[in-house]
Amino acid sequence: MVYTDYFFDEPVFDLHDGGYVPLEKTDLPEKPLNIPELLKPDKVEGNDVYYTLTAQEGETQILPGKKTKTWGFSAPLLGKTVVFKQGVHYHIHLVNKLPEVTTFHWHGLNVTGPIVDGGPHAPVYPGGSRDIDFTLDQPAQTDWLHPHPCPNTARQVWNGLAAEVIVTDPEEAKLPFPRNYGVDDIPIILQDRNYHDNQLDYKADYDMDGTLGKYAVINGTINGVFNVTTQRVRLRILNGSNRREWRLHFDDNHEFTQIASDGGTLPKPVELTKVMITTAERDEVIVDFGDKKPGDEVTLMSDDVPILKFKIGNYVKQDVKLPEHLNTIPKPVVTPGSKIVHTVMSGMDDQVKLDGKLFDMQRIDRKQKIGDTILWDVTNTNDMDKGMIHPFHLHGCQFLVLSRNGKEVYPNEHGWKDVVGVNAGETVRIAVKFSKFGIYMYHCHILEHEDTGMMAQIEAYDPDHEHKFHLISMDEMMNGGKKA
Ligand SMILES: [Cu+2]
Repeated sequence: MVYTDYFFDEPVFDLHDGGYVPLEKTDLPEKPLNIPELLKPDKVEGNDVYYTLTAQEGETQILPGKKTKTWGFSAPLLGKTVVFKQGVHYHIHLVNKLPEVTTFHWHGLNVTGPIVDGGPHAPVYPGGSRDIDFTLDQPAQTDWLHPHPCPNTARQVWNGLAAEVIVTDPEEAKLPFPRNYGVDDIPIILQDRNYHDNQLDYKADYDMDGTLGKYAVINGTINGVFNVTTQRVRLRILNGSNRREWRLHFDDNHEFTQIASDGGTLPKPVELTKVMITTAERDEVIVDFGDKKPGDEVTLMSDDVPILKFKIGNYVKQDVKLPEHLNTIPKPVVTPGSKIVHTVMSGMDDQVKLDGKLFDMQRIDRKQKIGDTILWDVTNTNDMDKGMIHPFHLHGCQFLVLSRNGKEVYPNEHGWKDVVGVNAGETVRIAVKFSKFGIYMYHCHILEHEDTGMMAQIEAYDPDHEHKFHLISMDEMMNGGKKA
């Protein structure tokens, strides 16, 4: 079975929004698709691996002419790709060389909050640093690193801070997936931007419902070309946009196979000709170009705009069939006697709220015992006619999506997720289990909504180890470094 639709509710696609900025077909010259370098460890001592990551300013040749001032993690733009192996103990030295406070949020990593997780409670001040360490204990997946100093997250991501994170494990390594980074296993970081005299100007482009740009920028490249040298190519697609939903398909309706979602490998491969990805989601797909010959070109589109060209070169013919079963995802066993959690995303523009409230860094909005599996009903109360999709994100765990308005979930939602796009007027039921105690954020991942305060925090507690968390105020997060 090959699915040929976007699954989500068409009336609330972002292109119906009054402030929508469509992508434009560009006449800029083609450029090789940028493949971010891999981050190299500072040292390796047995099972302990040490890294340094620096949030920094830089310059990038994005448009012809003047270079664009950009931000990145240990790179002028975006960031070096970080590869983590399951079971390894990582020590990371986080350095801030930006002129303002930032944080290093590991989106999708199952690490303790609020400090290692890198939300607003873990500021790194200009000229300062912070050291974190954790043992990576989750399956292979594509995650990402981005700043989270709300209310400035959206601008900092717009300026360029976003790095892809690849987690590997021995089980996934047995599957016949392409895994040669930069050759047949490539990051696809989807973003959209505008430039003003070749520079970014977040204020000029700001939209409360999510800032949009007319240029499709993939891995920092506009009008990119990827030279295909293998029959099969694995795309680790990350929607790193502030707001934009990407509705992806190929110009020749070429089929592709989704093999993973946010939290790793899907139970079964899903054949598609179209996929829609809301903000912060990850979709890993394999495209098999076995029907193409050298010299052919296939173009990836979003809506009707070409965004990335694949030029087919010489490749060795392969005859790889993906197994029908890829991964075992246990059925969630809901903790007996537990109550369903109801959480509500409401409003648009400056009226957005989570559970009727705006974010307060010193307020714990919910508690959940670690190890418990609890059903959450996540509702988007906007009405269908005028509403929009809010992508709901939960830190500190991967959840399972069980139903949409009581009905079947989308065919590519049977794996672990940490973001789920909730249509207007919809309630999505998810099963949530925390394994590590800590304070975790949950919020809409339209970055401007998050910055406005469409966010709350939950304490995942361990009844056997009471832990007091020091929750800093927004003033301390923003200005604490100056007092010190
Ligand atoms: Cu939202």
